[in-house]
Amino acid sequence: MLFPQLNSTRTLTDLNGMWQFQADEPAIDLNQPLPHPEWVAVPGSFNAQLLGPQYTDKVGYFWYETHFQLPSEQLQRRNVLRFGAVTHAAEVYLNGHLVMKHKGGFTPFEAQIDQFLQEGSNDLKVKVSNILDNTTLPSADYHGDGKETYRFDFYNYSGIQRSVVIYSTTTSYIDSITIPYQTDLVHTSVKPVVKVNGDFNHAELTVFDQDMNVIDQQNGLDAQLNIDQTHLWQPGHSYLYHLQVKLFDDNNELLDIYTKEFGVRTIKIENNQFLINKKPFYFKGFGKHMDFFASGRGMNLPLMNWDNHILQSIGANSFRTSHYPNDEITMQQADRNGQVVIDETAAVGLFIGFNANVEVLKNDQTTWNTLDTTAAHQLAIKELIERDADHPSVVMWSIANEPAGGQPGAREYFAPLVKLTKQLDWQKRPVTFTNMMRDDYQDDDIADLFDVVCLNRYYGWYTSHGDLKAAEKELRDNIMHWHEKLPDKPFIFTEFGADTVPGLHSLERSPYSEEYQVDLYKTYFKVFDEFSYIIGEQLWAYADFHTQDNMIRVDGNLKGVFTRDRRPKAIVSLLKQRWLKK
Ligand code: GCB
Repeated sequence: MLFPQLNSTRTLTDLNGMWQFQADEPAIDLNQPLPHPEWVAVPGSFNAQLLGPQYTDKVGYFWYETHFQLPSEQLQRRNVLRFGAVTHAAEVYLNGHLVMKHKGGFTPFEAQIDQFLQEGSNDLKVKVSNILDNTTLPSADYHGDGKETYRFDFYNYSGIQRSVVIYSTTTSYIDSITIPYQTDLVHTSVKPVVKVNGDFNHAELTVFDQDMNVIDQQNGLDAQLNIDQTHLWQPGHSYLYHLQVKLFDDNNELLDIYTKEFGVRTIKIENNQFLINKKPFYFKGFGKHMDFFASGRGMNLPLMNWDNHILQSIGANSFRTSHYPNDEITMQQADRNGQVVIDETAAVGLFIGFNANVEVLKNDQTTWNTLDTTAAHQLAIKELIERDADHPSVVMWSIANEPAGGQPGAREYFAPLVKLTKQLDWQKRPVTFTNMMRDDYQDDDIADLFDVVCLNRYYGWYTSHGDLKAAEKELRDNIMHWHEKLPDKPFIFTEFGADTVPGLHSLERSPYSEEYQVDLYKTYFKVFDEFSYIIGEQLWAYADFHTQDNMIRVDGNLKGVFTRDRRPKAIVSLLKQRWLKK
């Protein structure tokens, strides 16, 4: 599926704006306006912009409605309705007819709508479900009464969270483009895979450099194009080529045109190192939620841009899209900014007995008998790779966060998913998951299936709380045990941190103070620097974020190195010193 583009053959109609919205009523009449609507902004999370428990606490079904008209001449074309993401499931109705359904809250979906479109006003309704259960990603314990127990530590922001558009093409059109290439870092041969629907006479492929100078041009969809002196995409130094595909009819008239950016770089894991363009890369950065006041988990371009400038100013070179795929523009900007991304599916909460209180029933062995997430997981991987395979910023897929990797059935669950990920990705990028500390090296039964092992560790917080001497020892021992278990793997610490109340200072440097956060990170950094097979540090978390209410969360999760409104805590100056020179 292509990202919508406005050009000489394609139109783009923006349906974002204020929509009508209401919690489900027993009988919504598809042919009537919603009976008791409120206004909500699209894109955005409804439960970040409305007040009242019927919106903020409820799990169930919700309705959105808007109206639009298209210019008459556009009705002669092929019109496609596209949602960037609806969290977590959607049924879309146009003029009373079901147009499409989609499950999975963080990837785009679309359908051709011509048979349902009419002259004049069109009524678009979307039924949104924010129910999570044992079949969905994320997974949660659904009680069936409008309530559920989450197995993850972030707020269940929901709704039409990314852009809604209608784009139109001619009836012969370019349906998808992927851009496989091979490179020795000097010479690159590009062999695009272009799917076209409908009749056309001939096609033309062109590679342009970043300044839109033609590098190579060939006829035919199966042509190969060459870049002789490749300008590589490098972490921190982006360089993007453009591939343009043109379709022509018998009279040499242009039918369709689409231009897609791509970057050239290689990735290899060798001698416990992560090589980008044959050079060892050390991950410096964060696990990052999409989370902000009022927009919730909704796409928020000014915030994304602000964050990117902040990240760059402190020397962060990477982030993990924890714990779900980020929006498409964030990914494009990562390419353009030279940011390195660990791209994560929404497979979080695959651990029965884990809940947002971060309690785990240590002896639970039932996860893989209870969960029925295989189909959702396969689909999530497929849709993520389809969407993101050509982003040079994406260097690794994370297919799960903290699953029950030590329980019976884990290996049988994950081995085929790792295989599927490799199969679907033309680049065969490394695949990872993040390991949880309660499911450690003694119990883990899946880490060897992956190329890189990501460790989430909270010594000094959830264990040895307040005792950084003990935490240091636990950390060092843990690293050595993992290396002993998997001597050929590189490790990244993808989570470590301490809840820190902004402005709380302590002579004793006690937990929750800004001083404790500084000391904890210093301790971890000292230990990481002792081991060459530790190839990265991504702190938890970039910024404080909203969670469900519970006993150990005061105004959300406060492990951010920035507050929710992006004020730096004391740790930020240490990070700058470390990262800008490392
Ligand atoms: C974790 C989870 C993350 C939580 C974090 C915490 O292990 O992966 O989602 O927010 O711990 O702060 O407890």
